[in-house]
Amino acid sequence: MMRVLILGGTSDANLLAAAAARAGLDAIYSYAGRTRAPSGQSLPTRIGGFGGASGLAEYIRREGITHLIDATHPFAADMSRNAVAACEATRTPLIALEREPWAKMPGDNWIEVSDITSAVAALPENPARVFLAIGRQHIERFSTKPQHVYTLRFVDPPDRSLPFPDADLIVSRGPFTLTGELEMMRSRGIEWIVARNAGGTGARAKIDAAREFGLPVVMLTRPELPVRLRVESVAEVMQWLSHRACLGA
Ligand code: 3Y8
Ligand code: NAP
Repeated sequence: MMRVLILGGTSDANLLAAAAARAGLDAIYSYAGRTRAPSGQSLPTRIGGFGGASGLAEYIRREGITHLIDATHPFAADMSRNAVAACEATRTPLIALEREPWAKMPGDNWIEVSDITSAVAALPENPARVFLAIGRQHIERFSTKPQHVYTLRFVDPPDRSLPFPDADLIVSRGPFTLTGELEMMRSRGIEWIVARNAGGTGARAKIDAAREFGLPVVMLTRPELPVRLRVESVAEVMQWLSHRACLGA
């Protein structure tokens, strides 16, 4: 009997969960527990880490998981690596639902960097108004350039003071619209954007707005992930599941 674990936390994962529920699949949706009130799901959910790859393997065995879908964000590299290791250890079929990175378009002014240190280095020395659209986990690193006026965007209100003398905080979970991003950037006089190449539509609007205003974007490229079966649409995941159900595998 098929029992599916979905590693979620993205808008694509939310769409997959709805499709799995509609198909009457026996599936569990898993959050890391990063946000205070994750969006509700049409599937049973679990919240919190598993305890590394071994903890996930243990969970798979204990819960009788027969198929695992990694629908986490492209930057959730540790989770994706653990999923590959745990599925190898338990011989559990694994598929990743991962959207294509955003491709640079004519008019884009991107400075592509591979890590946060290079992203900080890419910002100018002269004071500027910088929109840090990379959440809250890594913003301290930018405190080495306190000359800038930072606009930050978090999912939840911060639980500690911000490491900048002069920061403007937006609390919003997205998905975001082009109109909203244009208005936000214009009203705050944004001159630079720092973003991750999340792909998908939920966070793309800021990139389109930057192009419209001709603003430079410091674009963090994705971490390397292990090779695993990877598709870009919910339909392909559902086909994979139904194909394996027919095989009884
Ligand atoms: C907890 C689930 C939906 C899902 C929304 C998508 C779209 C908005 C792009 C900006 C960039 C950022 C951040 C972002 C995106 C969607 C999608 C996506 C970026 C939620 C969610 C969870 C998280 C965790 C959170 C991180 C943070 C990253 C904010 C839910 C809303 C900046 C990534 O406060 C924290 O600790 C937040 C941590 C990991 C990165 C960071 O380092 O701060 N996502 N985001 C998941 C869990 O617990 O398992 O709360 O409902 C999901 C979404 N995040 O409802 O449609 O692409 O799917 N999320 C980045 O790209 O850099 C926002 O502001 O423009
Ligand atoms: P990460 O760095 O790859 O994972 C760190 C640890 O968090 C993992 O080792 C695992 O803990 C736990 N974890 C991560 N995702 C989980 C899930 N879906 N269910 C259960 N445990 C999970 O991940 P992250 O970047 O912090 O992302 C955390 C969550 O936010 C993920 O669900 C991701 O999809 C979502 N998200 C992340 C980003 C981003 O920019 N990273 C953007 C949007 C959404 P254990 O080792 O203890 O098992």
